[in-house]
Amino acid sequence: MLQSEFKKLRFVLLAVVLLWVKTYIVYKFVFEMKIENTIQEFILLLSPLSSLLCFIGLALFTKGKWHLYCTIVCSFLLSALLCANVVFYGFFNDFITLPVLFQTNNMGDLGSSILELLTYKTVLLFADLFLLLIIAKRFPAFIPKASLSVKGRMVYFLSASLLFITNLVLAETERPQLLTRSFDRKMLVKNIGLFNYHTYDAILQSRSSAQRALADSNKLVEVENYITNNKKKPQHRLFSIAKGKNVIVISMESVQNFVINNTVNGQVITPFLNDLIKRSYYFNEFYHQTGQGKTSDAEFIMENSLYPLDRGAVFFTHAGNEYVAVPEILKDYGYYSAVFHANAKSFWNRDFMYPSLGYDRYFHSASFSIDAANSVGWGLKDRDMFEQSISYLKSLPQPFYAKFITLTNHFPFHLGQEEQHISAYTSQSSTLNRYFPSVRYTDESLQYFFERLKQEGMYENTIFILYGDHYGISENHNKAMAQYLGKADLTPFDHVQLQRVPLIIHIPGHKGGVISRVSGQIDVKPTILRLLGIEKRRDIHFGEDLFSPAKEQFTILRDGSFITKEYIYTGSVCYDKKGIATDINNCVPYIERAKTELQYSDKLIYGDLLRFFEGNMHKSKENKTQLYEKKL
Ligand code: GP9
Ligand code: MN
Repeated sequence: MLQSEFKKLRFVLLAVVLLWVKTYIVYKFVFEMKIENTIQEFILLLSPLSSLLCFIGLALFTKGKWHLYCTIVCSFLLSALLCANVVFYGFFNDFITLPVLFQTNNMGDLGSSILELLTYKTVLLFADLFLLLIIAKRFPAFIPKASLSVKGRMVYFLSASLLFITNLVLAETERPQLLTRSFDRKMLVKNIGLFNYHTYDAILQSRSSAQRALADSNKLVEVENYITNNKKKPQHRLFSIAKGKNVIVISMESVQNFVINNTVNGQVITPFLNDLIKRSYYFNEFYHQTGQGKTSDAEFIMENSLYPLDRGAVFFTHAGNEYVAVPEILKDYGYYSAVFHANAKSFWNRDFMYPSLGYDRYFHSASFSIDAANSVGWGLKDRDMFEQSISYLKSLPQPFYAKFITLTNHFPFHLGQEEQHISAYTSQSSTLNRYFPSVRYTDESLQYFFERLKQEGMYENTIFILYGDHYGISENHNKAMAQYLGKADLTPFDHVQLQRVPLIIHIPGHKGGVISRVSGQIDVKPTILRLLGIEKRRDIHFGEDLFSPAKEQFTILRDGSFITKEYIYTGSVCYDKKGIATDINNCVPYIERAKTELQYSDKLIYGDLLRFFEGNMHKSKENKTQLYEKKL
């Protein structure tokens, strides 16, 4: 009896074991899960099993050829999910979340980057399916003619649930509050398994959709109270210094701070920026705070002074929200606003998000003439983008707020021979090697843009804000990066330090200076507004004016890590500024605050709370639709 029941189960079990082994190999060699003790190793091994048993176990309700189809389809879907995560991980060093899955209109444009990551190894991820098919063909007896008895199925699914509970208990002992503090996806995957993680993510998604429906204006007051109680009143340094001037903001793709004033093979990497810095305010302790939305998150943080979300890109998930972004505020002060970015207009859902941010005009790939000769990597070369933008810029009503988003220095950092003006680095990471000539290319394009603006007489009356959007070199290249920085290896402390990106505020005629105070992208909105002499009676921002001596040195990264004047907190460890792990009590006062602040910002976005903001209340939906129809 038992034997005949087992025979009805063995094809499913075989599929489960194959997928289990495969997932474990991926954990170890692709996701490089770090293990500190035997319990963790055991959890890692155990974690995929319960979900695999449950999903592939669906085939136990079928018999004959349907049993075969069902097993293969379930295994295929789970393998495809694994494969998608492998590719995604290679690119973003992170796991897929549901909102990211819906960003498929980004996928076409990701072309070259995805191809770079799709290797024979990714194909190998489907090898077990072929094995299953061969077994089914050669040993037809493996496919049961009758389905498993009801009792048999009950025992099967009960055992799977028991396994899941054991896994959860062990994980919770090893990592308390694992599920409630869902900052760190790697930790989640490591402890509950990739497939359970995706189920958990789906639950989070449905919960966040409910939040908007339940939100009311009292929640907005709660957030405002938090801000009033925790943020310092800015002092008046440089207030109104650039009143009425044009503003040009430049997003420098993947430019990290370590390249500034630095060399590779004895060659200066960013000669133009190094020179510009001498006549600008340069913030060398400035951190990017982006999450999965990368460039778009940086744009979102800078213009709203809100945090991005911990899952997905807010540009995609909440483009229909009400915001009080810089372009919209500036409109009330007579400014015209425009964005220049030579990518497809729908990338990061920009064509829907920009109207919500209050932009008047969006110059995207269709606005530029792009051909094989002036393209590289992701599209139009930066220098050509700047060159072709000049006439558009000249035609804008003044004063304007114009944002330029560079693109050439994007992973995988390929350039043509003629654009490489310094030699590549030599290390085991070809990505890091190519990064340096690629950054130099951005530097030269910026130099060209500034020269042109001067020639066109558009320099003097403009202030410039240049910032690195996010890291370019992910943790996957830590070994090579350590070699470049002359370190034995990179610690989590070093990793946080590497999240620094340059922020340069250039005001023609101002001497500027280096400002070494801890800050982040969240601080840019209030800074721009105050430089332009705009003080709103009521506004919501989590950042503080960078020029205010009262500004607190406390910057929170999206994964809950933070930096203060004296400490860096990451991965539950408190480091001093020399990178030495210190007493956690030094960080304790900030840990709760960092968590609360991120939660308030999330609440504001998930609940679309700014729709209750007095300035937004009167805006009719019609207005917004008209903006969309205007097709920026
Ligand atoms: C795409 C560009 C690059 O339009 O902003 O996006 P990223 O991958 O860096 O977020
Ligand atoms: Mn980017």
